[in-house]
Amino acid sequence: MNQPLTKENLGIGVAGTGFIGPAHVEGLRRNGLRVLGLAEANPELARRKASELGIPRAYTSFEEMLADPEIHVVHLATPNHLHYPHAKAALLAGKHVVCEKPLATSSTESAELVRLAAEMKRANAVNFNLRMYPLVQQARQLVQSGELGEVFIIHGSYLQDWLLFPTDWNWRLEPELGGSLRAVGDIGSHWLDMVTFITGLRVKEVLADFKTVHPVRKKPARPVETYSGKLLQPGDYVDQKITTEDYASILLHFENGVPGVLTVAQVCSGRKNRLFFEINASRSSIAWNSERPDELWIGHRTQPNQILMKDPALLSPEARAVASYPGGHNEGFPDTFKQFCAKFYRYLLAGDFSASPDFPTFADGHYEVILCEAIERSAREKCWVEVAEG
Ligand code: NAI
Ligand code: SOE
Repeated sequence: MNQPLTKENLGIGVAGTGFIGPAHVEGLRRNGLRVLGLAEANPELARRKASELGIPRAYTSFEEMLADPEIHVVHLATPNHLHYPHAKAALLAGKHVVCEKPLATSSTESAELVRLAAEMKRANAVNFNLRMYPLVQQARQLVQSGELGEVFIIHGSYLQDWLLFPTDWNWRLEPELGGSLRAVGDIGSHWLDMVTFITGLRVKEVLADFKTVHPVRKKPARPVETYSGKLLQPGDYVDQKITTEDYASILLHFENGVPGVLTVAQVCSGRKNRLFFEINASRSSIAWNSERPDELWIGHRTQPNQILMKDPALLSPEARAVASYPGGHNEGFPDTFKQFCAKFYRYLLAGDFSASPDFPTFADGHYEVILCEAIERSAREKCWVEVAEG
């Protein structure tokens, strides 16, 4: 009989250690969890990354990692096109899976992964880590407790500048690696996950408008890790046609007739990585910006507006549960990985997968893929598109 999993005997493997894989490693270690091995694009890179990150086993391939009986959980932090085949292979090998977003590049694939995870009875998660900011959890509690009143309008944006120049390059620009959506799938998915998580309202229909600001970009002659392109020299590029969107604005109709609008773009100078939402409701409004994550704006009509600064003593139990530091001690992006891992592994080690998870699962990942497909179709056909139910 299999031994029950404990923190001591649990073995975790990470696939992909470019930009975000190391954030998973750090989040795991901050929870006292053992990262046993990693897989990379080739054995030499795996050995180098394992040595840099102090991880004992460097597998020669993803398949070799899956064949290791001491690996119980795999984290997938690879380019998007690998998520589906790797998640499927991992589940079939009996591993629990934490997958980066998007779960897959089509809803047929993401639906299959949801089914397979249930059939194999394996814990599964999609890393919509931004839910784990304390004030995002607080926003959810304010909306869902009814304290804000009836939700009237949901709006906001997710803006970045790292793809501003035609010389900026990343695998996300290649549909066969990143998927046929780019700004929407890459960052719009975080925003959509966040506002549906906060309000509990599903999106019923969408109307999208896309623009590719740079229809031709300069592609580096050799692969570059995310955010590393700024180091290249002018001679190192070839012209490449771009078919994915740099910009999208999307009108949204949520359940209960609630309207919304989202703008996403990766060409906005000065906006480094700014997810912003505002929710206007019948008593008050709230607004939050990921570049100032420890501040929640609460807007009033008949009294002065407020800024709630993250302070566990002032938060709801749900928000306090993901706030590890006292007020004035900022918690940021890497902390969301720590809190995400804490929730996922608490659930996994408790071993009751009939319990309701308090982290985003494959079902949430599948919903985002469905939503993104509706947005893509709307932009292509220039009309409102209903969102299919997952
Ligand atoms: P990256 O390009 O910096 O890193 C990807 C890594 O995967 C590279 O080290 C590459 O060598 C490796 N890789 C490629 N093929 C592989 C294979 N067959 N087996 C094992 N490793 C392989 O990309 P980045 O930015 O780290 O993105 C990875 C994923 O994480 C994407 O799906 C992205 O959407 C997601 N992401 C999520 C974030 C979040 O906040 N939740 C933040 C950044 C990325
Ligand atoms: C790049 O746009 C990126 O790294 C996304 O892939 C992440 O999901 C987001 O958290 C930050 O930006």
